[in-house]
Formats: sequence, structure tokens, C-alpha cells
Amino acid sequence: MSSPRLRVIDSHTEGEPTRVVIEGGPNLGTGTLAEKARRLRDEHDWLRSAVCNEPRGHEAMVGALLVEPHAPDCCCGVIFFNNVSTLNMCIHGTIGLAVTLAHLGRIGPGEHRIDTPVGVVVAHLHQNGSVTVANVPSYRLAADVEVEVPEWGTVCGDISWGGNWFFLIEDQGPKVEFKNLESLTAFTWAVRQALETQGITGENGMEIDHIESFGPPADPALADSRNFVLCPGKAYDRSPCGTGTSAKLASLHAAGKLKPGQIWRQASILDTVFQGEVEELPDGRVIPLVTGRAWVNGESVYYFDPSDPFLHGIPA
Ligand code: PYC
Repeated sequence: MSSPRLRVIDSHTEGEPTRVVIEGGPNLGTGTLAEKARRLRDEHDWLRSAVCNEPRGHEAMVGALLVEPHAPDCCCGVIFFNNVSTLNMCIHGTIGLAVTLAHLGRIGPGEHRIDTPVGVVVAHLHQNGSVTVANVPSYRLAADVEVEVPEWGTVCGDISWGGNWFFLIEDQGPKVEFKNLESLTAFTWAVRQALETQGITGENGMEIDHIESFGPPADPALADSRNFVLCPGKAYDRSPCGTGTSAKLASLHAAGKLKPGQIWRQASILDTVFQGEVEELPDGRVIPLVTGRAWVNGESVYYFDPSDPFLHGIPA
């Protein structure tokens, strides 16, 4: 493992941070983005930890490593990661990436194809600076799945794919309000553990590593729902979570509650909003279109002093 200098650009998307590594990342070789993500996870995990964990990062930080794309016609490839591992996909991060690339003068308004470990997504940078991401095909795998959660009782939810696997819970557990952050974290963490213990998974045994709890919005004039999303490393998403919004859109569509082109406004626990809609695919899945805003708010160069006991971060 070498000790390069890394150059990163920070942004936040509706409150959730993204840190794009624009220089100094390891050579991940050739192949698909899924193969490169596996190499990053198995052979270069120091980069993830150095970028996301303390002392440079914190539990909510999502990193994004820019790499060469594999799929044709893409402007770049990206691998997202957080305080504990690589992520399949991340929409708030894609919005942050698009705004970062615009800040660097590498892209302008218009549509940009971006290669990810779960497929190509399209980021549309609008003239007003907002970004719409056309996500990977999304779908509801199972509805009204019951899980026995120690100390919380039976919890019922949908299992849906929106680029990550989600368990979607409505009007159960603590009220979805900012003052309940601690109990919402305890509740959703208990649900996640119960799903794992009881062998409830996404397709092909994939772990359901995101838990999303929904309640009514603070103001129905501004949003249709407010959510709390527990990310894999136990941090809550400060944004409405784009892959979580995609999973929700897929569930609503499967339940006949959302028609193509109909707008769904998903508020986060901080009451920032993503706007979503779906396009139908012939096989019943949907392409979620998720729109949000991001702001570049910093730039750093990271040094790796071999005498620093935490040069690669403090493991989460
Ligand atoms: O916006 O998709 C998202 C996301 C995933 C994890 C954190 N944010």
C-alpha cells in the first residue's frame, strides 16, 4: 500500500455530506465498476477509512472515488463508500458529484452518464444548479413482510430495491421527528438486526442494510412524507436518501399509489426535500427520477505521515 496525497472536494446534498476523491486514489485496474468496487474494498480499504472515519471524517460522511468508467459513453465512474464499507449506489452522492464536477469545470448543464457498481445512472444538471438522477431499475421485492423485533414487537414493512436494499416501515415505532433521533436510531437498528437474525434478505440473499421509517410531513404543502433513514454504519441520512426515495417510489408504484410522472416529495428528518417520480419499464420495474440540490463547501489535501497512528482513520 502506498501513502499518496489525496485531494478531495466536499459538498452536502440537502444536508448529507459527500467527499469526492479527485486525485491520489489507487489504481483499481480494469473491469466493471462492481469489480473495481470489490478491489477497493478488499485491497485498498485504507482509503475508505482515511476519508470517512475520524479524524478527517465522521459517521455521516459518504466518500466517492472517481474512476475510469467501464460502460460506454459515461463521463466517469464512481464508487461510493461510508464509515463501514463500500455502497452499491448513492443518489445524494451522485448529486454531490455532479455539482462537484461542475465546480471543477468538468461538466456543464445537461445529461451525464455515470458508471456505478450497480449500473449506469444519468445525472441531469439543470441550469438552476439542481440535479435529477435517473436511477437504476428499482422494484418492490415483497410487501407487508413481518419481522419480530425484540423489545419492539412485530414490525411490518416492504422490501424494495432502489440501488441499495431497503426495509420500508410506515407509521410504526417512534414518531418520525428530529427530537426522536436517538429512539429512531435504536428502533431501526433493532429492525436491521432482527432482519439479519431471521434471515430476511433482498434478492439473492443480499443484506438489507438500509432501514427507512416514514411518517407524515411537517407541512403537507411542502412534502408528502417525512422519513428517517438508517445507513449501514448506524448513521442517519441527513438528506431524504435518494436510493431510499427510489425504493419508496417503487413500493408506491407497485401498490398502485403512484402513476408514472406523478410527483412524490420526500422530506428528510431535517425537512429538506427530494422530488421523485417514476418511469415504467415493460417488466414492471421503474426508473426513479430523483431531484435535489447540493452545495460545494470545501476542498482539502490529505497527508499521510507514517508516524501518525490514525493516518488511515479510526475504525468505526
Ligand atoms: O442518497 O442514496 C442516497 C444515500 C445512500 C446512503 C446515504 N445516502
